[in-house]
Amino acid sequence: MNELILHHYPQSPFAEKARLMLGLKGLSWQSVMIPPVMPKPDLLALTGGYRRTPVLQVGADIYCDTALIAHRLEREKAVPALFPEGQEAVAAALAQYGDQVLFPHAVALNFQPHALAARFAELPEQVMQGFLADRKALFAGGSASRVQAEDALVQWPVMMSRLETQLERNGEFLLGDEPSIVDLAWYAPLWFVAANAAVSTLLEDYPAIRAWMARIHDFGCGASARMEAEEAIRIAREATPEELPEQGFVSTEGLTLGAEVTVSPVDYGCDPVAGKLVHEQLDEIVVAREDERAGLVHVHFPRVGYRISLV
Ligand SMILES: N[C@@H](CCC(=O)N[C@@H](CS)C(=O)NCC(=O)O)C(=O)O
Repeated sequence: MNELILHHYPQSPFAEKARLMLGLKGLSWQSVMIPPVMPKPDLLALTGGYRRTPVLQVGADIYCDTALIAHRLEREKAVPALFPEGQEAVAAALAQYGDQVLFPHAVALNFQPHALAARFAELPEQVMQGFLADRKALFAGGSASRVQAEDALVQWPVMMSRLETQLERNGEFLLGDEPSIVDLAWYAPLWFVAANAAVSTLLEDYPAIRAWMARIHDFGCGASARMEAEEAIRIAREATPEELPEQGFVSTEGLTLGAEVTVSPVDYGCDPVAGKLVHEQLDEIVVAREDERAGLVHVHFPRVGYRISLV
């Protein structure tokens, strides 16, 4: 069986969300470090252009986006469930709120000048300037608009107070007594704020939130071992992509199987991945691409938040 390989870097909140999924499920995995800014030649050898963090590799199958990674890990090990039975819609919708509302607020707080200065305190000035230029490019051409710090500062306490109240009144986790994808998706942006002493005070007044964060932190990240990027690429080259279902190709855009397409995120980091459309179903897109270094790989994307274009 192919092992799980996570391409990530320590400070990434979405990577933390994925690491906690692995921890919650008690899975073992290989850890490949990627740079937090472009260029990322080793990652792109696998994805074909997708640059965001994290990416999950299983042999010659490459899974982009934590929304899809969650489903792939659920298939790997069903219990404990990230999407509890009977709560599939609320779990996915509330996780999306974590990714698309809480996360941009956490970014706005962390990108205030004094918070950036604290984050990059130990590093030369040009590292911070390089990071800012990279993130500006990341948002170019995407539909996402960045939250302004002054808005984040007034909205954050509202969001935190609601969360505090619910946690005081209603169980250990957000959907009840058991953790789910929602806890991890909401935790990750808060973890990002908690990690920076210049803004972590914004979590100080919420004891129930801090206790909930400690419970989630305790899931750990599963057992991981370091792997070099070159080794991960070799594994992809020597593996064959997982067989795709013969039935169930549903192209909502009316595309045909085998069409030459590009797939890209709509919101930010919109770099297109070119390949042959080898599978599409209601919530997943798969393109096959040949890479000089990685060989034949199947790159998987979620349907929500991604666009397919005919080449
Ligand atoms: N929807 C994506 C968002 C991922 C994302 O925004 N990741 C950030 C890091 S936390 C990123 O890619 N930043 C730019 C980079 O790492 O190059 C997911 O759920 O995986």
